[in-house]
Amino acid sequence: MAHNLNKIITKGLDSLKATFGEESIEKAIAHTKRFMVEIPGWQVWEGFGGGGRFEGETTGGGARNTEEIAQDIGFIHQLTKSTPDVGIHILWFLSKDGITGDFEIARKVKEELENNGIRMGSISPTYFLSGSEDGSFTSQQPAARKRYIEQTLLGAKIAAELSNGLLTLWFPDGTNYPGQRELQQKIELMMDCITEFWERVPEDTKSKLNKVLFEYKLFEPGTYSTTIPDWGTARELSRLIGEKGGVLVDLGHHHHGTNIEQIVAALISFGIPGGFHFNTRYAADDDHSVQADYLLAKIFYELIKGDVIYNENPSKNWAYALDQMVRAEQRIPSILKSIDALKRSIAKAVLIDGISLGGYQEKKDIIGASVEFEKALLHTDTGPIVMESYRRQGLHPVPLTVYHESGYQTKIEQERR
Ligand code: AFD
Ligand code: MN
Ligand code: MN
Repeated sequence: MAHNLNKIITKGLDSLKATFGEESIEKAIAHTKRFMVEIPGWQVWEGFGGGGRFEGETTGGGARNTEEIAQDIGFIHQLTKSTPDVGIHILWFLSKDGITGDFEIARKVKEELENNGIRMGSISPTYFLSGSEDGSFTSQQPAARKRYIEQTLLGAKIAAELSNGLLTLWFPDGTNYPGQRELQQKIELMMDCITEFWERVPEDTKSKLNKVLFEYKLFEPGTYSTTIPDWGTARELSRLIGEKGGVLVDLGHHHHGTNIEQIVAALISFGIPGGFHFNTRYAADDDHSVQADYLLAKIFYELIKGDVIYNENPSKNWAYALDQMVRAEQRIPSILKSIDALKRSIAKAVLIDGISLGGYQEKKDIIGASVEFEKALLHTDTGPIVMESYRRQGLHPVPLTVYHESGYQTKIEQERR
């Protein structure tokens, strides 16, 4: 390793210790090391258009099938020891015809993943693709609704029997014009289908499910109305699933300026199971690679305070995944950058001195509290902590460097023409 890298880490840690103390730095390194994030298979898949929804030219080397998806994410996990789970979309990866899912294909994909040192993660029924023009659970065609309920039942079976019991539901249901469909009818159809789905899940499968998370989205593909546009709607629908029903927060799915950490605090305080799809948005649901900005640090502060990351009781922990992909960028470097950003952000959140902050709060020293909060979450470079966390696992401190030096990108671009 370049001598200066060691120097950067050592000097960086010394500076951080001077500010926050040895104990806090050790705690931050330990938490950073432990944090795992799921990589959805579509992040490396050539077939996913991703942010901006503009298809067309893309960087080369995209995985063409589930075997190559397993190879790519398996390589990422070798470099980072942080991505053991792979999210799976049923009709993208577990289907011959893009209309129905196939349990036997799921078995094959599980094996492919495990042959590459990783595991099947969250299962997402695919409520878009052909046949969803009038919606999925809110379609006016009973046959369409039935098909999507069957697929969701298959998703529950796969999640329970082959994976980690996590079922994540994103419904693209919505409309483009007022009057196109009855808004209340779409919500009622959504409720009816969720109820029918859950009634038909066998008890044994229910017992093996960990969470069923409902993802909300401000808009898209429908630009006038989205049937599940906010966390309140997602929460109301998740109640139909009982205690395992919860809410999935995708960072790109909010109005500009939304106080997302307030939503996180509410979900935690109300004891609602939760999960994340991490990305960065500039305009809307852009699915850009994650940035270690103030928002993300504040979110991790709430997650750690709410004990939903490192809880000894695994069922209390939220589900953490990326959900990004822009065709113009190289996929694996984009993911490695996101992992770095997430780890930097956790480290910041762990560095907060709760006693000192609490003191300012109790004294009603508003600026004192704000300065204390910003010291860790806004002004601190936790890069040395992340590098040290990799080094302690016998890994190169900068996985992105290893990736570029490995020749893997050239190899996949040549092989996967
Ligand atoms: C799209 C949706 C949503 C969903 C993802 C995978 O906006 O974020 O989680 O596709 O289905 O990005
Ligand atoms: Mn998402
Ligand atoms: Mn999205």
